[in-house]
Amino acid sequence: MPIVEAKYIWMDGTFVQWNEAKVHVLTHGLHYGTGVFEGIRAYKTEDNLVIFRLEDHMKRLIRSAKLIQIPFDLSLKELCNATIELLRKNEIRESAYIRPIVFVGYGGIGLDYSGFPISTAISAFPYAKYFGKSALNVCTSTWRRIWDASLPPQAKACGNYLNSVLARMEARARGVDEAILLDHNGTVSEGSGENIFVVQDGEIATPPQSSSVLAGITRDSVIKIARDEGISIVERPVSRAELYTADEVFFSGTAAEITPIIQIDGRNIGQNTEGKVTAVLSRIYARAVTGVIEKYRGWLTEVYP
Ligand code: PY5
Repeated sequence: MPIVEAKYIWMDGTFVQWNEAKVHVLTHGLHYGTGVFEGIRAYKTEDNLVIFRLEDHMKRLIRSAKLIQIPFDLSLKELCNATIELLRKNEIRESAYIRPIVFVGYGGIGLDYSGFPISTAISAFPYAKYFGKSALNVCTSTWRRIWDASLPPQAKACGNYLNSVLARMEARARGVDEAILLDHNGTVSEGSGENIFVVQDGEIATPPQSSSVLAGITRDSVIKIARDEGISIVERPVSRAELYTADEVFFSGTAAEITPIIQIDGRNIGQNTEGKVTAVLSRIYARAVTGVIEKYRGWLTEVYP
């Protein structure tokens, strides 16, 4: 899907024109995946634009950088302020996607990037849906999710996404919308860019961090909402077999939001339509992110005064 371009991109403290936000071809991150990024959403409310869990996303960005050992010295406050300023500068008032990235620049061709320049950029642009469909047909990927012993899945690191890209492209080639990756043990991990939940007999389960999942911020929000609603939810290993017999399966993610999965590997899930629990959570989530629910307003940062 083509991006609806905005006017400016924030790069290392200044606003540059969208088409001028460029890097050198010898950028280390381009060759070796040495970067970390975030995906954040802003939502249009009745009278403002709000950013969903901005601080939590920026905290994860800082943690990812620490894990990959990318030395960057912007504070949480500076990152959050830059994001707010960028949205204002671009006069974005519609729902949008925000993509901060911190990467190793051009300093040489070796793997050791000690002393190389580190750049930070934030892009933001109007954005609606990630999936072109309201319910998904997916497959289990023949690719296994990266694991801690080779690449830490906990870091939202650029290089990690080659794993996701392989799985996503394979899914497309197989004629489905998205892939579910199993971890190195063959238990369920997550989608190429989403966490996964299964619902059985009214109880929700989602794979724990030890199943090589990214600690999703939407995942965390879903867990909180479910608990607030008195729906039982647990983090535990989920087997592939459970996917096929579940009453409901759904993805969560910033881009994906809450999206039901109605077919996996050609098998119908539940009633082959969005399930009840998914619908309830999805409705509450949509109201939470747009400031309709008082108790979740702490998750939101208002963009305009
Ligand atoms: N798992 C992976 C591998 C992810 O890339 C993402 C987010 C998630 C889970 C969900 O995390 P969160 O709820 O914090 O967003 N993926 C990116 C997103 O913006 C998109 C990557 C293409 O949703």
